[in-house]
Amino acid sequence: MSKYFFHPKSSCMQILLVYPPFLDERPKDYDVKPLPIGLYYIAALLRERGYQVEIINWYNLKDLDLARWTFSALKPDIIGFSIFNANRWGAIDLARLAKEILPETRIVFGGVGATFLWEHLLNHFPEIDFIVRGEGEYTFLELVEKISTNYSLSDIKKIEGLAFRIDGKPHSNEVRAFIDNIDELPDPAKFFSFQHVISSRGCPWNCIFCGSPSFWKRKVRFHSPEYFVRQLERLYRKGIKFFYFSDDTFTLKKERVIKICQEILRNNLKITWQAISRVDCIDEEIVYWMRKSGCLQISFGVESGSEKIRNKILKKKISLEQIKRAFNICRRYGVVPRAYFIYGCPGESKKTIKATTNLIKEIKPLSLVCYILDIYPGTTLYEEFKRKTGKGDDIWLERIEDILYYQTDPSLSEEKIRRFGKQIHDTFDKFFPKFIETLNLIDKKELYPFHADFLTRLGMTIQYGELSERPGIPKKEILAERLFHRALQYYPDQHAFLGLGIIYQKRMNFKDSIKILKEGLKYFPQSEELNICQAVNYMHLKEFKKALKHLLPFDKSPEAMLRAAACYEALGDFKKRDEYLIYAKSLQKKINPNDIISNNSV
Ligand code: B12
Ligand code: SF4
Repeated sequence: MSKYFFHPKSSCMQILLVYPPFLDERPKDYDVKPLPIGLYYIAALLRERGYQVEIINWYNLKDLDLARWTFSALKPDIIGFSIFNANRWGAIDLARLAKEILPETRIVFGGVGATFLWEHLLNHFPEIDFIVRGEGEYTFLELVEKISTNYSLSDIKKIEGLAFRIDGKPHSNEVRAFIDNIDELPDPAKFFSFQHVISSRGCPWNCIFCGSPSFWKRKVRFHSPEYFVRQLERLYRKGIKFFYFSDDTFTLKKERVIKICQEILRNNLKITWQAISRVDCIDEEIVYWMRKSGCLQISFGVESGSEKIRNKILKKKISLEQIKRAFNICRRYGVVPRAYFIYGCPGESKKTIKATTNLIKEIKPLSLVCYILDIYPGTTLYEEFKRKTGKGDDIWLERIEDILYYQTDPSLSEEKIRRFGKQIHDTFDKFFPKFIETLNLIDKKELYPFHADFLTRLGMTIQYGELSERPGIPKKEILAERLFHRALQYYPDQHAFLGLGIIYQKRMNFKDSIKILKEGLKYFPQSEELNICQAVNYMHLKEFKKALKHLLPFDKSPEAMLRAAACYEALGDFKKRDEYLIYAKSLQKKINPNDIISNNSV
């Protein structure tokens, strides 16, 4: 072997970080679209150390020519791929392509999907030069530093957390200890904009389907509330108003969570957010502060209604009492409790699914997400699977995203699983109106505006959001209407007025629509949405002059201006119509003329 393990690179390194495409198309991509948070942390550290780093989100890349063109144009010295199990083939294909075009470029894989399959990946894919195992910031930084200088094999062997090949055989260096104080990491918000944020790393529990315990070794490290809220503030100043707090269990430490919430309020950040928690890590005081500082939703892994599946098999370690209590608190404080269920588990049967549907009826979640149990490398479930089947990591040579547990269990068929899934969803849909009608919000005066906001948002979600797409939920419009009315009993809420105004308008009940919008306009005279909706009512009634009064003040709104043009046309003033048409079109915003006509055409 030559003295140098690899030839040195220039000091002005070009580094490209890529989030590679997933194998399968998804009907909705919101789950896979966001860049892994860790990539931002890695890029921030490198940028702070003076390296040129770009991140590319190719989660849905279909056209390899785009990648070919990008690699040729940027000529990166190092390409780092962030790997989940489901996008590892996307990364392998891109790595192959990159090596074809730029044989000198070093290819590095990192992330949860690479960490556990390092040996398998290095064995089979010569295009991968290095794998960063576990927490990646310093391992990758040291690697980049070495690549930019003359370095030998012994240099590389000193980088903890790194795996690579020696004489064609996979080799892994010593494991790297976790970063003690994660606040020492440069804040990625100084360099990037993003909505998924994380205030801690790790989780102390040990659920058998989850990669977190072996990745983060059940050790939890926290950002200080100051670091975290400063990050939120930086992002807020860049215009981001809604956040996903993506910690495994955001509410792990009560005092800290309350401090974060108080800091959000003290810094006057007008944000909304949602978080992930556990039913045994929540109480009224925490939820109170979360709600006051903008929390709209808390997700809880409930997993199964069957005690045996939940605690004995999946090792979730939460009791029925804790589940009921957590959902009840959220419902009382006006925070959407979202339930995550997993089905297709070992021992799943008609009976266990019945237990799940019964639990749903009991805890009355306001949002539901169900997954079929999946087997990921790094989980206890995967180790069991390998032991039982005698299979090894090379099963991943198949071009598949993942393995679903039921595919490995002869007592479960696809048909059964489909039926189980349908039963769970149908139960939620059928009983959802009851879940809404039984809401009994806590009577605390200072929460009234929050209650109004909560009820209005629910109404909007039913009418236009996520829930509107569930045909199984009966009488959506009536539900939404009731919610808007209830909201207004607590506090005047602009969107509750608007929601009602639109519902009546759709029913051609212009009289009631005008009445409720008039009421709303008393509180929110400047509201563009309320004024435009009111104008549409008058246009329907052919009272164009009245409509114009609501439209003309909004001369920055193409929508208002186009409607004004329509009013002038109806009034026979074609000169003004043309003026307004031209003006509306000159307004920057792109607007689809069909949207303007839609239901509200005159
Ligand atoms: C929050 C979260 C989400 C959020 C937000 C994700 C986001 N933007 O990061 C949402 C809900 C969108 C989500 C979606 C999915 N998730 Co998720 N998610 C998590 C969760 C709870 C935390 C992830 C996190 O932020 N960790 C903290 C940051 C700092 O770590 P990190 O991003 O992994 O990065 C570090 C290292 O991995 C490494 N690294 C990462 N990339 C790279 C690249 C290079 C070049 C290098 C050197 C190093 C490196 O260094 C980073 C810094 O230390 C984890 C569980 C867990 N605790 O890990 C599951 C988890 C990662 N998710 C998982 C899955 C399966 C998914 C989905 C594929 C599910 C789906 N529906 O298809 C999608 C994937 C898309 C995506 N973009 O994440 C699995 C992954 C299992 C696997 N082996 O594939 C996990 C482990 C949970 C589980 N079930 O076990 N997820
Ligand atoms: S599922 Fe949640 S509680 Fe269980 S180990 Fe993973 S992150 Fe922790």
